[in-house]
Parts: sequence; structure tokens; C-alpha cells
Amino acid sequence: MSRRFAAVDLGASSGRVMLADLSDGLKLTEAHRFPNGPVRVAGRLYWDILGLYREILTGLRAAGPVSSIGVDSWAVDYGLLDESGALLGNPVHYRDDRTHGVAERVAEEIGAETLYDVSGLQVLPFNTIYQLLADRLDQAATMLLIPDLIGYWLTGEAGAEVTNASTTGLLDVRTRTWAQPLIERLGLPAGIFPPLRHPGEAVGGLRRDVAAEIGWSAPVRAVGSHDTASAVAAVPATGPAFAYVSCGTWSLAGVELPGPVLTPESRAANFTNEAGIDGTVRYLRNVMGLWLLQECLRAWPGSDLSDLLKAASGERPFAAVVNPDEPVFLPPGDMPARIAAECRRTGQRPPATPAAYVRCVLESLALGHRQAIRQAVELSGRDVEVVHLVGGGSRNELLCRLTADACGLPVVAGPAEATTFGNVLVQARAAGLVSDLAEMRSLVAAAEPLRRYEPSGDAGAWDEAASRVF
Ligand code: ADP
Ligand code: LRH
Repeated sequence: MSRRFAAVDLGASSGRVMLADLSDGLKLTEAHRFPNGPVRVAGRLYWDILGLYREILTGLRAAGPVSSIGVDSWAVDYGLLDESGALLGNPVHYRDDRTHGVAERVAEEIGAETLYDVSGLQVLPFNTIYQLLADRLDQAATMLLIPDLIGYWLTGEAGAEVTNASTTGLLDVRTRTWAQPLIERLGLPAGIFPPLRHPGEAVGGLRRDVAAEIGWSAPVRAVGSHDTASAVAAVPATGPAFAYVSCGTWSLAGVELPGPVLTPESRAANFTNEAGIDGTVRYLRNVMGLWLLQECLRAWPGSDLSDLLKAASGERPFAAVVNPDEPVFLPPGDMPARIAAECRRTGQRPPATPAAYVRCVLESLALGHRQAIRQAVELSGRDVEVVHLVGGGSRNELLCRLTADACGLPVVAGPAEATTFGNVLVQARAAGLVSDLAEMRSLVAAAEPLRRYEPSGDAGAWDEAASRVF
């Protein structure tokens, strides 16, 4: 058996097929990277799922033969299959507005307390539960979350991997099984939810036509198919006293716990208890993340990220900040205009240049990280001595420094491809090459140079900035 594993990792801004070699430590190489983003058709926002699938095949062909393949992606979104297994319509993007008002309606019908007690999930307007209620299900035989849909196309086997199923709002947070009574109460067809599978379990062999197309064959293995579950599994922590920010399109900020926190205070703070590897709980909150920056860049054609970051580091601190989680920032659109409007609404002068906008976005995100981590500590009672910042955002030195300063804690930055590490290490463990989460984490720490940022600056200035927007 070879010690090579392939990870298919679909992020909301880019997808990649990565190759890991565990012959001597852990080496990661990129086989193929491709852009990902929303496509608006007739007023509805979709993913280009077939385009993504084609890129995945290109990547697997380039990666060459491996021992197994794991697939992860962003959470909550899904495709519906009919009785024959054909895809019914293109998967809708979680930033589409079809779920407008649904969460409020469900809370009224079922009760927000009951929903939280069953699923332990934060309320985000796009949770699968709300999308399904806004969808047409009359022809649907099976609902597959995005990584499970890709796995189905690769192998012909349908199932629901549990870490990602925990983001639907329809998984019981205590038993980690489908919440049948809730599903029935909502009038959702129980039959569309496929059998659950766990990270490390076999999905199936590649379909013969897929193997012929990529030129080799290997089994697909379930991993932490929610990208954030894989990223948290690969946080290079050396002990339990850590918080994390998985920072890409979203910043997922929180702590890892042995069990859920389901208190009224936790619900009021909109903290989520998502399923992690090995029965752990990812106790975290979504912060709007680098989406704010991505959308600014889209509004400034021809701008260069590294030039802007350099310029932003010389900008005046705390000139303007916003609450990054204002719902107005969620849909695609003119981000600088929305930031300017938020600044005006909170009595601040809007930034005047792109560099000043970037400074505003990064300080606002650092404030979001600080607030989420402080609340995670308070609500869970977990001690935190260090913040691990992983994902593409760990390449952003200014953001790492600002996060350390805002939190008053050291930040250890990297790896940027934490999700991929988590994905391949669960496969390697299933192959008997790795033992437990601690060993996985020490392999990641040894595989990547990590950067450490000590907190500095004026804590009072961060308090003052926070008081403007929270
Ligand atoms: P996702 O998985 O959600 O698509 P990633 O984890 O790939 O997101 O992170 C993408 C983000 O990382 C980009 O939007 C960008 O802001 C940031 N990023 C990536 N590379 C760099 C870099 N070299 N310098 C600064 N920021 C970077
Ligand atoms: C990050 C992520 C996050 C979800 C969001 C939909 O990629 O999976 O954990 O909340 O996408």
C-alpha cells in the first residue's frame, strides 16, 4: 500500500486537489487549484457544481494513484436526487435569499429553545433546515450535502457524513443521529436523509467510468467532510488550552470541547456545537471572515491584495470599524458601499481609500475574533492560552498581528491548508499510519513552519473600538 492520499477540498473561494505523502513525515503538494464562486441565473444564486466536479476529475488525474481519496467542502448546501439518482436542479448557494424569513417562522412554530436543545446549532439563515423548507421536495428521493454528492458521483454510494450533517440543524447533538421527531414535526420527508457515516469509514470504490477517466482507481474514504471539522482536526495545538480561528471566506472562531454547551446563555450568544472528529465538539461562532475583503477586491478591479495589505499596515489604527457580522454583509454586492453605510450609521467617517477600507475590514475582523473567543471561553469555562489561526487567512500577517493584539493572546499562524491536512490525516489513520488526534496534530506542527505573534499595543484602544460597534 502506498503512503499517498488525495484530498479534494472545496472552499467557498477556491477548490483544490492536494496530494499528501506520509513516507517521511507529512508532505503536502498541490495537484490542482481552481476558482469557486456563485453564479447568478434568473435571480437565483447557485454553485457551478458540474464545473467543480470537472475540476476535481482534472485534479485527481494530475495527482496520480493514491491509497484513498477524501472529500470535504463548505457546509449546509446540498443537491437533491430523484428516484433514479439523477440530480434535481443545481445546488443553490447559501448566500441566496430564498430563506429570507424562514428561520423566524420555524422559531415561532417550534420554539428557538427546542431547536437549540435538539441540534445545538447556531441560527444562520442558510442552515440546511431552512433551505429545505424553502425548497421544492416533491420529486426528491435523497438529499446529499455537497461532499456526499461528490462522493456519490465518484462511487455511486449515497450517505451523509456526520460532521457536515451536524450543520443541517436536523442532527441530534447528543446522539449524532438524524433528529427524526424534529424532521417529522417540520413535515420534511424523512426518507430523503441517507444513512450516516463517520470520518474514517469507507465510502466505496471509484465507479469504473470515473476510474477510466482519471486513469487509476482507489477507494473513497469518509473524512471530516465539513471543511471546518477537518481544519480544526489539524490545528497544530500541543495541549488543550487553545482557541482556534479557521480563517478563510468565513472565520470560525471557538474552542474544542468533549461535549456540547446547550445553556440559554450559549443560545443567546448564538454559539454552535458542531460535530468534530472523534466525538469532539466544535464550539464556535461564525464571524463573517475574509468574505468582506474578497468582496471589496471584486469592487476594485485591478487591485492587488499584497500591495493593499502593505498599504493597510501603514494606515491610521482604529479610524473606523464595523461589526463584521451585520447581516447586511452576507449577500454578494458592493462591499465598500455597505461598509461605508455601516460606518455612517455608527457615527464614524467612512474610509477614504482602498487601503483604509482594508485596514477597517481587518481591524473589524480582529474585533470579531476577539468577541467570539472571549465568549467561547466564558460560556464553556475552557482555559485558553493561545489562539491558532489556520486557513488562507494565516497568510495575512497584518490580520494575525491584529488578532493577537485584539485578543491579548499569542497567535500561532498556520497551516494555510489546515483543512487538507485534517482530510488526509483521517485517511492515513484509517490506513493505520497515525494513531490519535494528538499525533495528527504533532505531524502537522512538524510539517509546516508556523509563525507566532505576541500581543502588543494598547488594550484600551481595542476596548474603545469594540464599544463603537458591539
Ligand atoms: P476558502 O477555503 O473559504 O475558500 P481559504 O482558506 O482558501 O478560503 O482562504 C482564502 C483567503 O485567504 C483569501 O480570500 C485571502 O484573503 C487569504 N489569502 C490567501 N493567500 C493569501 C496571501 N498570500 N496573503 C494574504 N492573504 C491571503
Ligand atoms: C466554511 C464553512 C463554515 C460554514 C459555512 C457555510 O467554509 O463550512 O463552517 O458555516 O462554510
